Amino acid sequence: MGQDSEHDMDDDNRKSSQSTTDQSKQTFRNVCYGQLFAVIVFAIGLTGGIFIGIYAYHGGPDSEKTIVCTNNQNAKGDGQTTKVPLATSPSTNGQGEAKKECPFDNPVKDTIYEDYVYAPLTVAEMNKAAKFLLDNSLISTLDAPTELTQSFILYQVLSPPNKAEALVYLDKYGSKPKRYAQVTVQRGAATPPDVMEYKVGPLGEATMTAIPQMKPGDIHFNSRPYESLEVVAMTKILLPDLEILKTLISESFDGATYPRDFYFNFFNGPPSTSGTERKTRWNVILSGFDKMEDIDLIHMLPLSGTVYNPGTNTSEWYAYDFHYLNQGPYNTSQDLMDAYNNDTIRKVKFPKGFRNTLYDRVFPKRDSTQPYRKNADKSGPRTYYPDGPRYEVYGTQVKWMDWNFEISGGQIRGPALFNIKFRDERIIYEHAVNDISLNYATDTHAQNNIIYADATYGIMGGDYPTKIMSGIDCPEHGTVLNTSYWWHVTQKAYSMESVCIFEADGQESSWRHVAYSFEAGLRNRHLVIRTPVVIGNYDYTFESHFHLDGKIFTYAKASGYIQAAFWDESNPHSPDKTRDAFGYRLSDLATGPVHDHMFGFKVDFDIIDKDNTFEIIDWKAGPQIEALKSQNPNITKVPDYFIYNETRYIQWNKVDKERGIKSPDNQGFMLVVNEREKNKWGVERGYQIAPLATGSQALKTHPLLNALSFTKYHCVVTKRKEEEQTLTSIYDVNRMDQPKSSLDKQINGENILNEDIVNWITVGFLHIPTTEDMPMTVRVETGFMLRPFNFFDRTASFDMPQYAEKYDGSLKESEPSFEQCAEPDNY
Ligand SMILES: *[C@@H]1O[C@H](CO)[C@@H](O)[C@H](O)[C@H]1NC(C)=O
Ligand SMILES: *[C@@H]1O[C@H](CO)[C@@H](O)[C@H](O)[C@H]1NC(C)=O
Ligand SMILES: *[C@@H]1O[C@H](CO)[C@@H](O)[C@H](O)[C@H]1NC(C)=O
Ligand SMILES: *[C@@H]1O[C@H](CO)[C@@H](O)[C@H](O)[C@H]1NC(C)=O
Ligand SMILES: *[C@@H]1O[C@H](CO)[C@@H](O)[C@H](O)[C@H]1NC(C)=O
Ligand SMILES: *[C@@H]1O[C@H](CO)[C@@H](O)[C@H](O)[C@H]1NC(C)=O
Ligand SMILES: [Cu+2]
Repeated sequence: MGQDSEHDMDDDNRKSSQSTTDQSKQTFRNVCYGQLFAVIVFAIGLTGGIFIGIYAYHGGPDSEKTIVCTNNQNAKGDGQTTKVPLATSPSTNGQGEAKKECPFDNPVKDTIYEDYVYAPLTVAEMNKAAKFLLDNSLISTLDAPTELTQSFILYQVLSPPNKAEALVYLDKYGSKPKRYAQVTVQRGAATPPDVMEYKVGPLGEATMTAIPQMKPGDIHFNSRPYESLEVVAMTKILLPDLEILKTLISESFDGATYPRDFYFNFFNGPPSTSGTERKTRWNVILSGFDKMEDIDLIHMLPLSGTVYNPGTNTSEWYAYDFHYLNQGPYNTSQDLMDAYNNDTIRKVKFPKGFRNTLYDRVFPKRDSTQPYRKNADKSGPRTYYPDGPRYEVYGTQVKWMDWNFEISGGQIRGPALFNIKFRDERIIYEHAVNDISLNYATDTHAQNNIIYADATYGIMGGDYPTKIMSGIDCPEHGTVLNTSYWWHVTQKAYSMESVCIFEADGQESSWRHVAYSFEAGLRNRHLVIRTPVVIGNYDYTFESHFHLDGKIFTYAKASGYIQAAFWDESNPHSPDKTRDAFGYRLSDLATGPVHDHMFGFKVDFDIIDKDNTFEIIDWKAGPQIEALKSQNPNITKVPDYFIYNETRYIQWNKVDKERGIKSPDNQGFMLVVNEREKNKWGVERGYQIAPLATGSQALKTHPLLNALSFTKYHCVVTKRKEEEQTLTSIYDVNRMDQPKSSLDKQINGENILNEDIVNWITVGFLHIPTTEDMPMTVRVETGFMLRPFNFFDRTASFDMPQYAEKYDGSLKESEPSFEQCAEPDNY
């Protein structure tokens, strides 16, 4: 979503304040959760080879544990003391003695990312690229920039190797592709100012080059992503207006003053549709938190306007278009104040004391007015590795149960995987998050018409570092990998905890059967690669699950704070006081605007080799004769054994030209096959692409469809090209009238039979916020499944140790046995 406050951006010292915040958060967590978990472990083995570790509180029947939750950060939140009655400890395993710890071999075998061709850029590499640009005068500073007329780095990501070269290296022991950074430079010092991208490297060598990826001026300065200097400058411009509007603000919003109680939100994008203008809508938001960077976007105040802010000369910028309770536009704050003073406009008056209730409304702590549910004082189920981890991590390469792939990604587009192989056969070359599109509608001046393309803000560490919460995002035994990001505010690179790797116990069957004389099944386990990211108010968690049978599930999950809008009780458009045309009322002064989250992925299948074919299996229904004739046109008579006069049948259509598909349009299976690779029965080996529950783009003519055309489809198949790396350009959302690299432009009639093809997969959800989004959106998810489709000769997972038993005793198979052990305290 890309939200930020001016405080945040203002703070040159953000990282140190960040780490203080983190530390206090850490302390808070340790105090509140740590004690809950710091208990004696009893591992109880259940029969049937099922093993679940259960924690129990160690205490007598009447003992109580006092949990002190202090949040020093927040003066508004009083420290709380909660008494949790303790569960009685369950009967132990008889002896009551502690078991020995389970073995744990660190799965991380190598930590040098630079050795891996797809590894995300490291801090050292970013520093090296940055210094090279400075030494060659391609940027004007490596200190925190203070003027828009400086040239400085916005983003740095890995520039992935040329695929042809990479394949020679991977498959034929050719030379290893060198590592390059793709560096985005905001060039305020250029005439005219613009944005440029450079490919800088090779990063491992003494002699480097910086190859421009576009011509100067190609990217107009006014279509750049939002950045901190303009936020600081716009805030300065608006401060006199806040002074003029002081009485209005104080009387309307329960005595609120700036900067104590509210902050500016400038990112109600885009700044123009032309890309050559720049006008930034702002509004102000009451903060529920003590630190203004901790934005919640719930209590939007009905005071908003626009700053005209093109170019680099801030003396030419001005504020105009003031709105109060949707009344306006007033050309100046004084005009608005005059109207307010002479009582010619509608006013709002927040209840006295409202501001003091904000912390309790938005801070995500346990509702202490509610009693504990029965048994909620007992620790929930947990899983662990009785024989230690079964995966290995070499730098950024992961190996598990014949799966083998490399972790990649960067701060602009988020997480990615490369070179995904199963049993030494390549299935996917690249599997990457590309962009997230959101569009909001509401009946307010400030919050309506908002369009985000999150890659423009940076999906993984654009503004907000990622961080793995142990025990929440990642089991304590999971492996955490760091990735790096460049922060334009300080012009420095930072490392952050981004990727969690663990093997999950599905606690279900992968397959099962119970017969009269036997029973058999496989307990489902899968490897999870999880990356939670924060984009302003929202948190997205991206996951890929690798299964034993060759399936890959990919999920995009959303949580965090919704971007609310002001609920105007007296809105003349809305007689209904519970909802309006754009959403529900969610609290005294907030409504939840309807919006969508559409996630665009790039999936470059290389089934065995790079040249593949896209095929759609159509589900048909009709008379039998039609079905039979589809195979042999000579058939004239339907045999009598077809009872009904309508039947299902299927039809195969290879797609010969680049094309976009909206999934509900046809009841089809989407496949990628290799025409030259057949299974035992002569069938082309392939994978199915199956979207999970997904919404569709409802807009038909909206200008965003030009720039974010990927949202019109669920799957677009195009011929792979080095110069068509992604499904959006990060500048296009800021120049929607003339997008330069929209996905629609990649659909241009090229032959895709037996070619290196890319599938651009879009899934998403429509979000109508309800009271269950308060204070926090509880995980909403979408995704897609990639499923082997005649890829193997038979189910791939039958090589796994499994459970099978003939009742006559003639056959018994089981999973490996293990010794009962306790989950280690520290992994
Ligand atoms: C910035 O704009 C102001 C007002 O138009 C003008 O006086 C000034 O010369 C401009 N500065 C530059 C560096 O162009
Ligand atoms: C609006 O205010 C600007 C100065 O901020 C002024 O130049 C312009 O003429 C005003 N427009 C109207 C319509 O009053
Ligand atoms: C009230 O103020 C507004 C804005 O300055 C002005 O347009 C309007 O004429 C004023 N009305 C009265 C009754 O004074
Ligand atoms: C990973 O990131 C965290 C948070 O910035 C940092 O404390 C830690 O040192 C990093 N670890 C590595 C191996 O870089
Ligand atoms: C259909 O009939 C034609 C003409 O008799 C024949 O050439 C063709 O091979 C037949 N097709 C099939 C599939 O039997
Ligand atoms: C199929 O059978 C039903 C009744 O059994 C009949 O109503 C319908 O018209 C038939 N349709 C066709 C295409 O023959
Ligand atoms: Cu949402």
